[in-house]
Order: sequence, then C-alpha cells, then structure tokens
Amino acid sequence: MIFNPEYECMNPEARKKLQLAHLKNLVENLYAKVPFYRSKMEEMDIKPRDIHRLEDIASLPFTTKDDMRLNYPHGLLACPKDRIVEVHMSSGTTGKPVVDEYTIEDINIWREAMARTMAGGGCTKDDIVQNCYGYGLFTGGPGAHYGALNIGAEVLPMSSGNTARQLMVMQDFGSTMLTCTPSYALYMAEEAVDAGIDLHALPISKGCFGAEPWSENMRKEIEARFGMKAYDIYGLTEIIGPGVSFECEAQEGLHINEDLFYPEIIDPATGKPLPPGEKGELVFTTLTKEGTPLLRYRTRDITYFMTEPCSCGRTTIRMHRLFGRTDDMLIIRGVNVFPSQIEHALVEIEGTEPQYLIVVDRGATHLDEVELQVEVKQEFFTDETRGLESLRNKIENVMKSKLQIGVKVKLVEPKTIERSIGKAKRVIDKRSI
Ligand code: DLL
Repeated sequence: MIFNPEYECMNPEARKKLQLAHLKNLVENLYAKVPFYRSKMEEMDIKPRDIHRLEDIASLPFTTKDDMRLNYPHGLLACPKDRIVEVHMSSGTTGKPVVDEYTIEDINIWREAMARTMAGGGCTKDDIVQNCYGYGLFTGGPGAHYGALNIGAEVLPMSSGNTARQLMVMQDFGSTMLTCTPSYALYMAEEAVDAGIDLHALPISKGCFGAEPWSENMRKEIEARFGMKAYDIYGLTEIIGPGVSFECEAQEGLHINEDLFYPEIIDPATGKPLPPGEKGELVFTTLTKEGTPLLRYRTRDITYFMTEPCSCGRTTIRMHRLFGRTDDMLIIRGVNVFPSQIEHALVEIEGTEPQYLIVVDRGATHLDEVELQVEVKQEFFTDETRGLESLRNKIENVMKSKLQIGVKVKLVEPKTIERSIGKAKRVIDKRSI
C-alpha cells in the first residue's frame, strides 16, 4: 500500500519545485533565527537570496555531529522554546548526545514519514504491530508507534527486552507485524525455538527492521525463521528518527521521503556532490522541520542513489542499503558507540593504561556482545586478585553509565595489546552480518 500517493508518486519536476520552495524558506529561516547558521553563511559570504536553483544547495555549509554536540542542548533551535513538545537524543562522540527537538508540526511530519515507511512494509489498519524498538530518548519506539497509529493499525508498545513476555504477547494477541532491530528479531526467533513455539503457525507475517547494519543474509534468516517478509528501514535522530527512507515490496533500495528530507551524496574527502550510482556519504537537509531543522547534515553513512523507476509506482529517489560508515562509530545493540568514548572514560580510571581493544561479537544469541580488553598498570598487576576484581567492576560500571551498554572487561598485563606504528587498531568486529 502507498500511504500518500500524492507525494510519494509525485511528478519529479513538481517535486523539485516543492523542494526548492522549501529550501528557500529553510535558508531564510535559519539565517534569521539560528546564530550558528548565520555566522557559517556569513563566513562563506552567502545570503538566503543567493539560492535560486536546487543545485545551489552545494554552496551552503554542511552540519556535522560535532556542530550538534557543540551546540548542545538548545543551540540549534529555530523556534521559540515553548513550541517544543518532545525531545529525542542519541549518543554523541564524547558523551554529549545529539538532540532533536520537535514541535507538534514536526511530530506530524514524523507521523507522516513513518506511516509511509510502515505502509511500505505492508502495514494496514488491520495490522497488529508488536513494536519492540526501545521507547524513551531513542527514536525507534516512538517513531514506529506514531507511524502505526497514523495508519490506524493497533500497536503493542512493548519496547525492547523481556523476550519471554514478547513471545507470549505475540501468541496471545496475534501480532501480525514486528518492528525492532534485526538482531533482536533473530534473538527472539531463537528463544521461540527454545520455548517450543512454532513461529510459522503464528499470524506474524512482516516486519520493519533497522537502526543498525544488517545484510541480505540476515534478512533471509529472519524471513525463514518467522515465515515473514522483512523490510529495511533507515533514519537517524538528527534528521527525525526512523522514517527517512524505507523499502517497498520490490525490496530494491530504500525510497527516500525526499519531499521532507532533501538527500545528497558527496565525496567524503572533497565534499563535492556525486552523481547517482556513485558511492559516497549521505547528506540530508530537513526541508520542513521547525524545531531543529538541519542544513546539509553529514550522516557519515555510505550508500549510492538509485534512479531507475521502481515497480511499486513511487517516484521518489532510492538509496542502496547502507555499505558502512566513514567514521569509526559502532552500533552495539542499537546504541551508537565511538571508540573514543571508551578511551575518554579509561583515562579517568586509576590503574589502567590507555591501551585497549574492543572485541565485538554476535554469539549464539545473535545479540551483540562486547569484550573490552584493558591493560593494567604494572603496579596493579602485582596486587592481590581482590584489587584486580574491584578494578574490573569499576571499569564495567563506568562503561555502563557512560556508554549505556554492558561490556565484559578483561584485564590484561602491560604491553600485551598489540601496538601499531600506524593507526591503532582499537576494534575487532567479529560480527558477520
Ligand atoms: O537508529 C533511527 C532508527 C530507529 C532507524 C529505528 C531505523 C529504525 P540513531 O540512533 O540516531 O537513529 O542512529 C542512526 O544508525 O546513521 C546509521 O548508521 C544506523 N542505521 C539506521 N538505520 C539503519 C539501517 C536510529 N537500516 C544511525 N541499516 C545511522 C544500517 C542503519 N544502519
């Protein structure tokens, strides 16, 4: 089902006109209301009246995750604070999260974007959506919730975790659609086998999965285990949350809601725009947002545009499913983690060397597990084991509070972690996804 044919199947020329009108408005608005953007544009000697064509966007400044962090918490607000009705966040590079502040109009945009997204995955008003994305500051839970409500489906707002209860509800309430991270879907499937539940005998028949990298193999696995169709959905907190792009039944790339979020692909080294088919960094401009609209936000996600017409009838441009990122951000159980965050935390813990190795694996459970190997200062190693034990606990607690994920700490002797003469290798990612 196409949720909004008027916009999703729009004549591309008409869509360009709409995008240009929105872009002009946005640039004027940011210039007038957000000092950060005004000074960036002044530095580059650009005025809102210089924007005549869509291509002129290439002359406007980029926004980065660092810019967001430096302007934490309200520096990028483009409307009076009392118009904000909801806030979401995700983790940033050194502790400060990136923030999205929504007006009620922004929530309506999100409802629209997520209704299109879930309809792309086959959701109708007759569906019972078991929503196991996390609720809270994370955008996954609320985003899927809003989308399902907008379609008129029934939502089970489960949030993530408590798998035995998830499976009980899935059986007793006859959930027909699942929304969660792909790794959690696989974990649930495995728990179902252990609990003797035959997922194929249940009404669950489709799901929208995203928030972390996954592959065609994982898709096949989820589809086979549940007996369902599994769709890829993409988004990021900075732009709105989930709802930026989504797969339709053709499953040939993700349709971008480009009347709402203007996409570009750039060469990450030069910042120059790249043509369709060429892989580069994905950049988004929020065309209609009011609370924290962003100009040319560098996502660090790598993909390319697909412009061939899609058999579903939507005319929106598509992006290939992601190939990876240009930075070292890891996504662990849906939480964004930078190795530098771990380093910053370690420096403050007495007894440790700033030598560490992060080993990420997806064990038999299909859930991400992290082992953090940390070198201990020589004098601590000669200490009694009780001292080492309490150091290990301390590091685990600090990591839990700073990173919001549990890591297993393994203390190792000084000079055992391999040194490098070039870029230090801090991460071993064994997950085969
Ligand atoms: O993960 C929003 C979301 C929630 C998307 C639910 C889909 C479903 P953040 O926590 O800000 O927001 O993380 C955004 O996650 O820049 C990508 O690197 C990665 N990511 C999101 N969706 C996908 C996907 C949400 N389908 C970051 N495939 C993004 C691969 C994804 N990576």
